[in-house]
Amino acid sequence: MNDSQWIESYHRDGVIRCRGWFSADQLSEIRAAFERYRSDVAPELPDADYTLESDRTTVRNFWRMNAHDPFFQSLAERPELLELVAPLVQGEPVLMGVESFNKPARVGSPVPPHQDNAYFCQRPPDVLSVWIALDPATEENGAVEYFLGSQHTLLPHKPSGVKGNSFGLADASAADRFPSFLGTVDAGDMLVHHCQTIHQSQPNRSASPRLSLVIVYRAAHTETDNDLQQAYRQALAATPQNA
Ligand SMILES: O=C(O)CCC(=O)C(=O)O
Repeated sequence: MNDSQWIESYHRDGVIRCRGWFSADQLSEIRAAFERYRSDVAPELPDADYTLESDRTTVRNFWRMNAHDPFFQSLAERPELLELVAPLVQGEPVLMGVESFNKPARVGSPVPPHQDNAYFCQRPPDVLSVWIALDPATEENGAVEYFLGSQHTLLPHKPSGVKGNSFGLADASAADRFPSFLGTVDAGDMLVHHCQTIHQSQPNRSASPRLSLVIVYRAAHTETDNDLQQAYRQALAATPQNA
């Protein structure tokens, strides 16, 4: 696909898949940085900046990685990423954060159907996530499923009880109105989704990990909606991350 096809698909479907974005060498560099983060940075992290799986040992998510390691800040600032993102957010991209969805082998937990803007609380919703596959994502290990064209309206959410994804659609069947797309990818591919595209993922019961990095950008012109933010904070308080 060329740039204008990506822009058109993104605005129509709320998600695009970019194959082969990172070369094998770039991917090795990112993986090495991630492993260094896991071994050297993670032991010093505050509680709010990671979420464990139910085995209380394996990490499900790292949050705000860019605040703890300059590698991830500079990854998010790469010009080729900013050039892709700017026409999609319809403005100047501003980094909101770099996080990981580790979906480890056998213990990786599901992600309930949700729209990210219930967490991000931005108006207008010119915000997106770049989901970078560091492992292949397949039906077996919990590739993300997106609901095409669902980005136009922010639907009601309620506390989900899932650590790391404390907010889910109040009515999960609302997703069924939209065609579904399973974002299977190879390592080095990316998926880019709008902050109101409904998405979810299944548990990973396979022997293959499904590690991903997620970079969230908003446009410089977005503002926080205080009512939305209050609802999100209540959901977060109802589901402490590592209690
Ligand atoms: O990686 C996953 O399974 C879910 C990712 C997600 O919810 C997100 O990127 O907003």
